[in-house]
Amino acid sequence: MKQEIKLPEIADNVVSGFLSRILVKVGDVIEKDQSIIEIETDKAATDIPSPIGGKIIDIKVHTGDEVRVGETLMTIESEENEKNEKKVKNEKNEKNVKNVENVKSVKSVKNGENWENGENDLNSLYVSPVLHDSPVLYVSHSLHVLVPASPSVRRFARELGLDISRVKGTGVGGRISDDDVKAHAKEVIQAPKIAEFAGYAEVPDFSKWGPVDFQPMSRIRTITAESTVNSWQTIPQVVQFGKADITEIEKFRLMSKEAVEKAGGKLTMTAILLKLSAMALKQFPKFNASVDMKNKQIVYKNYINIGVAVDTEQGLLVPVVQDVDKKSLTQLSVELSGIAERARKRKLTSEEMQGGNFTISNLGGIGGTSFTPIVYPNQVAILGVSKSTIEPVYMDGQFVPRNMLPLSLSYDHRLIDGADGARFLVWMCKVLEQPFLTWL
Ligand code: CAO
Repeated sequence: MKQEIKLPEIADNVVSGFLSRILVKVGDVIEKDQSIIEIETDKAATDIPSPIGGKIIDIKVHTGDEVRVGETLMTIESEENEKNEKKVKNEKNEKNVKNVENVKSVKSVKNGENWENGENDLNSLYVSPVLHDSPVLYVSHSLHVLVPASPSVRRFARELGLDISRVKGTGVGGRISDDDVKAHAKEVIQAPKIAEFAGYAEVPDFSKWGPVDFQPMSRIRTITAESTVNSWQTIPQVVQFGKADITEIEKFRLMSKEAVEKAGGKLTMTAILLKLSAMALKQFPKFNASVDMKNKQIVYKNYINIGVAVDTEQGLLVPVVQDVDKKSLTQLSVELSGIAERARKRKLTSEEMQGGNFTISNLGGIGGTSFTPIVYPNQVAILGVSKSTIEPVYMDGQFVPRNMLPLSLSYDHRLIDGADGARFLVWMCKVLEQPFLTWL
């Protein structure tokens, strides 16, 4: 029997996605639940599994297409009859209910930790909203987070065009009510709008001068482009350069590497900079703030979350390490190794990408002497790190070889003055040279 495979609902308020990869080809014999395409939305990339097994006889979509929910993806010649399918559906529903129960018991969910593993992937966790109207944990595909809300509340959010996973629940265990949805709608309406693009200029026909190829922009590329344009247009940025003598701290790093490895992490300069940046943010609270021009106020944050730029095959991702000031260097190293790996495997949760106050961008593993990073929207500073090298430094009347680390601090001049920027970076350099200064 020939059967058309259509794009299922990906998430609340998501009506389409960008087709980043087709994972099968015409003639392939696939199994039920085998991934057939990869779809990217604003927040994540999701593999779409085939609801049935069989032979692919036709593929109707192409890489780069924007595919809408309900659109036919491909046709499959399947031997499974309707009876079989019904049986499969029932089994799936039972499995989903079990999965939800399992998920409820995962404590880390509340803390926003990633609970993904082979068992509870996006598809196995999805529960049809029509199952029942009692409080139950639903999964938002796009955001990879569990949302405690009844189907009627979800429906209400959907009707208002809101993403339920962004609504803060005030009920027991964070359960979301209609009132929470209304409060969120109010916030959305009142929130300052991101500056609109002035419009994109047409590019010339480059094929006039030679052969060209076209490649659609991936979702991550598009988001990076829009977010950097937003930052460039709205934040007047200044860059302060500095150089830290890390000779002693490098000795400490090499000496302590093994102990950290035993704990499951890699002690690198980025982990050390996370630790020291948290101290700097405490010392200079302006750098841990945001500028709210609409209300003419500065938002000082009493928590220290730091984003780390991670270079992945798909592009730049910036996961956030939470409460950096409360964690040991070993904990930070373990966490950093974990998030960098998950970023590269595209396994980060949406929560892990949010709430950063400051960012570190370390390009030193690749090379280069200096660069000027762009401040992330809603933050006021970013620390750029280039490759450390052994340089002759004039000390006590002679040149001695020292390990020098180039740093660049880009900051938002609306809040931070040049003197503030210089003080921050000089402090960072001093502390990198003599970390025990932080004991004082
Ligand atoms: N100077 C010299 N060597 C450095 C260094 C520096 N500043 N930073 C890292 N290294 C070394 C590490 O010590 C490691 O060496 P070994 O393998 O010999 O131990 C090697 O480079 C690779 O480091 P790493 O990448 O494994 O680890 P990290 O914690 O330093 O960095 C991460 C993690 C995620 C920041 C990094 O992998 C990465 O993705 N960097 C790119 C960030 C980026 O794209 N920024 C641009 C964003 S736009 O502003």
